[in-house]
Amino acid sequence: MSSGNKSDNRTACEATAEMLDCSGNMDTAFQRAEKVKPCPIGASGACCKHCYMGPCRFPPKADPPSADNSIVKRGVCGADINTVAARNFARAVAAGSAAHSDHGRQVTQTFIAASRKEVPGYEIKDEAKLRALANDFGIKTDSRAKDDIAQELGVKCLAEFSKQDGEQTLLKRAPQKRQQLWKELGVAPRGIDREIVEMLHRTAIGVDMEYKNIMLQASRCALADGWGGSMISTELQDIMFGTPVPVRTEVNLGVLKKDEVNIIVHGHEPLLAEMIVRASHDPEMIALAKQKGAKGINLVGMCCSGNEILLRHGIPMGGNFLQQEIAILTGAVEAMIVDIQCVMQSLPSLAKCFHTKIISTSPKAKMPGAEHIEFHEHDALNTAKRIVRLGVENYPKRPKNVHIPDKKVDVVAGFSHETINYMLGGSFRASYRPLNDNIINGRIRGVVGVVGCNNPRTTHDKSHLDLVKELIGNDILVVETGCAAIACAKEGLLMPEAAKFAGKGLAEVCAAVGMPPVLHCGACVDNSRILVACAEMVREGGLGTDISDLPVAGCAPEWMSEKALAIGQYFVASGMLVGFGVTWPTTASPELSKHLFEEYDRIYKGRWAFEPDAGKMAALIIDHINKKRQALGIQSKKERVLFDMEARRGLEV
Ligand code: SF4
Ligand code: MSK
Repeated sequence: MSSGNKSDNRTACEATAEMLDCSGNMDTAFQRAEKVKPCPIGASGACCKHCYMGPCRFPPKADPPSADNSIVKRGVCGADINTVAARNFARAVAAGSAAHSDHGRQVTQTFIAASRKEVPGYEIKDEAKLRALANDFGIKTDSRAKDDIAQELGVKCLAEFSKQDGEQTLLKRAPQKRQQLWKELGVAPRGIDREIVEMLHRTAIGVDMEYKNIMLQASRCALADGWGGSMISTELQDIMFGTPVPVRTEVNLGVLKKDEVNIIVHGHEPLLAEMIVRASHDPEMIALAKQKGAKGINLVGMCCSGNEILLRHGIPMGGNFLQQEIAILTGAVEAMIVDIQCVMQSLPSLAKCFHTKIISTSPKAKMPGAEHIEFHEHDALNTAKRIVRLGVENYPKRPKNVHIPDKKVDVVAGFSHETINYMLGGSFRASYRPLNDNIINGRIRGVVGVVGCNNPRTTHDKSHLDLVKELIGNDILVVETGCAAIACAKEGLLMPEAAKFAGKGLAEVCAAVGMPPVLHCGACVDNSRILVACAEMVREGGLGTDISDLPVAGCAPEWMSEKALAIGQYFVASGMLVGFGVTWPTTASPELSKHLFEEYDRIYKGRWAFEPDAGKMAALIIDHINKKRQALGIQSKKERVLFDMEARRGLEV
């Protein structure tokens, strides 16, 4: 089924378009994006607010020239545009790193408490992964009980946040050559918190004024996130909640049910979401739902909380970032439970037009108008039941005339690094060898991580779909996380059947293994899985000696969050080409932009690229992958398959 309403320039998702069409003037991000235009000065990186002699703005020269057409060359403190743009960019990287890493810290603290049996409901589920990670941290595992190992491991992981000297332990998962480069550049990160604090310090007024030096710390900070905070988060979540394996479920607003209590979990930390899953299965809660006239409780995910429970429990997914408000417009949601990150402040006022309860749960993230039920891991299941009960008791207040779009699509998700390993190599010889061999023999041209958000400044989901279709059509295996994965899931691209839309080589591999051409690897923090997969491809051999030798790339065609910049920066500093769409935050500084787009290639053998057109982005990535293949001496004669509108229509699922 196609989910694209091709005449709607707001969204390529038919369920979203249907709701927007019938919702009149309801206040959503789609409407607000019309009213609130981005400030062109801020968008280009040319506005500095880092002290109170400013804000200082560096407007571009007027064209045609006006009476006062002088260009502002320096802020009051003397900072030039390169410094200002670099400071803005670097602070965004610090904020994004902080978001992922604070999530990671919360997970680590819960992990330690779980190992001490202080948090009922949390436990060590994946013992093999526990022992493997303990090994990475130099912890003895022989004949030790799992909780004993976990306790030592948790304490060591927590110390990674506050480490003042030395390096992040998991950096050693990267190829030797990359580790050496980081050392030479002075960007191997120490403690995660330390790098974020230093980034904020160095971008304050009167500190670091050399844009290249500022950007070195931005790399160090981002690497602390990717190979530190995010990676720790993913690893410990897998150990506590289980490493994802392929699971089949459904996605899009049609997963909401007319005759059941609909509860949506939205945000990022699985600590809460996991307990809500349990509470929603609780016989007492189900009995209460029936008593209230519902057939049961229908738990639905949204954004990355949704990704976490989709991957581990097959919980259906309501939608991605721009659908959080749209779900409420259905009138069929009894409660939306939120924790941290990517939650819109407009939810409570929108919910007032319906019966929906918005329940905030994190002491770090309160919302005016929401009901706050604080979630603490020490009493997790009881709090989760209290929250679910609120939703169930709200069911009788649901209006009669709900509108649930009849649109949902099957999805197979759960491709952790370990799963890819087993899937391709078989459980007795789990290895990346078959993947590497298929890249070398040309069946798979390369691998691209398509990740990131939605952004109402561009047509919702469209760039994700156009780009991914063209990549798989050109034999490029796509791995996805976050809202990008949900966009493609809604189009049916995360099903093995979608292999028929892949190029001949990739389709053969998909058919042989029974996998989709687009693999869902998890939530935002799970981009660390892609780093590990790249490092494993290098270790397996035949594709060079560093991540920068691999025919791979990263891309966030609809990004909007500071977290995306942190992710992009750690992928670039790890040796990859990373393409962003929509907007680029350093255009005011051609020198800084040149540094990121060109000079980085020499420094990191990876670089940023900005291209808002999905077709041109695909061409850029395919060209990059072809060059990498050529350098490796494995270039086959394949030319890029061009996708015009007719070809794209032919790809509709
Ligand atoms: Fe202006 Fe400098 Fe202050 Fe920034 S730090 S607001 S450029 S005076
Ligand atoms: S939720 S960071 S909108 S991917 Fe992780 Fe989606 Fe971007 Fe939030």
